[in-house]
Amino acid sequence: MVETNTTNNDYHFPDDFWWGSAASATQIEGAASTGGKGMNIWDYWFQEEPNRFYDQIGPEQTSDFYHRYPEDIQLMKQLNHNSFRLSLSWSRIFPEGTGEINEEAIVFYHHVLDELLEAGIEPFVNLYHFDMPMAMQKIGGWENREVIDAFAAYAERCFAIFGDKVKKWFTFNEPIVPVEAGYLYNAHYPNVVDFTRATQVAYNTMLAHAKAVQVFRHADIPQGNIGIILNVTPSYPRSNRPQDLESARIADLLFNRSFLDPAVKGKYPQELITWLKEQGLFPKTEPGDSSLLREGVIDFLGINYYQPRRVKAKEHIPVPDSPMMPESFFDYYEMPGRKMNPYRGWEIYEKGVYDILIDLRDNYGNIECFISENGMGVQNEERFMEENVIQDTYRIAFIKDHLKWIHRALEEGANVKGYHLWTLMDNWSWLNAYKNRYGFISVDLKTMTRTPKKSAWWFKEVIRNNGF
Ligand code: BGP
Repeated sequence: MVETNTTNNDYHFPDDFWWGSAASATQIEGAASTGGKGMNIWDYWFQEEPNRFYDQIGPEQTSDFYHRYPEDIQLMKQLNHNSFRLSLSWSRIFPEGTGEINEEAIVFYHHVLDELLEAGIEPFVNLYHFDMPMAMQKIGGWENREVIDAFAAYAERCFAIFGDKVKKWFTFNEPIVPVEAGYLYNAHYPNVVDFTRATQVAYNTMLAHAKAVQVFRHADIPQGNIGIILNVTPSYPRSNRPQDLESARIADLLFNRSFLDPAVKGKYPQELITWLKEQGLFPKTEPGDSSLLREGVIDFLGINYYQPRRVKAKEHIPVPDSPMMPESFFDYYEMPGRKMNPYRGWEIYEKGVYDILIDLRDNYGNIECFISENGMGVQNEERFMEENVIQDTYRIAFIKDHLKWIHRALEEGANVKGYHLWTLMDNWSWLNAYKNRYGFISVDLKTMTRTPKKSAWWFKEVIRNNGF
């Protein structure tokens, strides 16, 4: 049990708690076609279908971290952050995904890491955040096992090149999102809608994860740790009726356990294997996969939490011959009286984060974890501007309410070591571009001026006091 209250704070966190924010390469760097970077699926898709993107803003026009990182890192320092999660861009480092390395990228990331370390900010480095190099997608993306090998080779080079500066590594951010968005719901490239291919992509992604972990174990990174970042969505049944419970169980297996179990336990839950086989959705496997997955067990886990999943039994029999989808097995429902973030259309349910942490404590060996994303996207935030500062009191309340539940989980023995907000500064989002603003820091898209919001100053004090 962690001693969490030794000060005047109502909510006091351990002294070594990680505080900061998270971001990803494609969403902040800009310079998408310069600095020797190769094209990734986002650059390609924006070129093909700009109308799919809000305001037709593509990944070239992000907050320009590529050129402004010294200023951004100084802001993090000024705001007391002690850690920052960023991702490396695979297609910046290997423009073709494999083969020739781009030295300009190596210089860039070395500079970023040096700057962070000099500022006393621990870099948490993730290798893949939704950004498949186009050259790799062209040969089938995660459906092609050659891409798994290319990813492991990319990981190996990153560990060798940056291992003396980075101790905290992650293989993937939210591996299920490219599966859902890219292979089920037509929201990310390659816009496939096919449940069978989706399960194969999910499976192959976990093989790629395991291979990168395997490579990490042979890398020389003293005190280095490796993990994965999962967006766990607690699955709550509408009622205790057996049909509702069964629906929630299936949703939970598909969206949570299918990543949590291989990452933390090195194998898939038998219940999931049985269910996939019954539905004819079991992916193609090869000899050696099971032992590879066992080697993919992580040291620590990043949890991204935004919203729960509210599930009920299907009320209507699906139309005959309609393609099988996860929603062929359950329906979603809107819980009466639920609290919503009206801008993003996501439910706000703070206790969800506690439920996740307690589940990890009880069912996953209390693996070390931290909250690697949590946040609130708001549209037209300028309307809350007073004296040049966005008065985002709603974000302060949002963070506070989540921290209270995290604190309670800590008191009950959860092994949670930090909290990163999504995100540092307003950044470009997949499809939504700059529609919803999430940052501690606002960015004027014309001048690129950065201005901390009220929440940033509030959070600075939280960090200084290790609580509130
Ligand atoms: C997470 C992603 C982030 C970020 C965030 C907010 O799923 O890891 O990359 O985008 O969600 O979501 P959105 O930008 O779609 O509003």
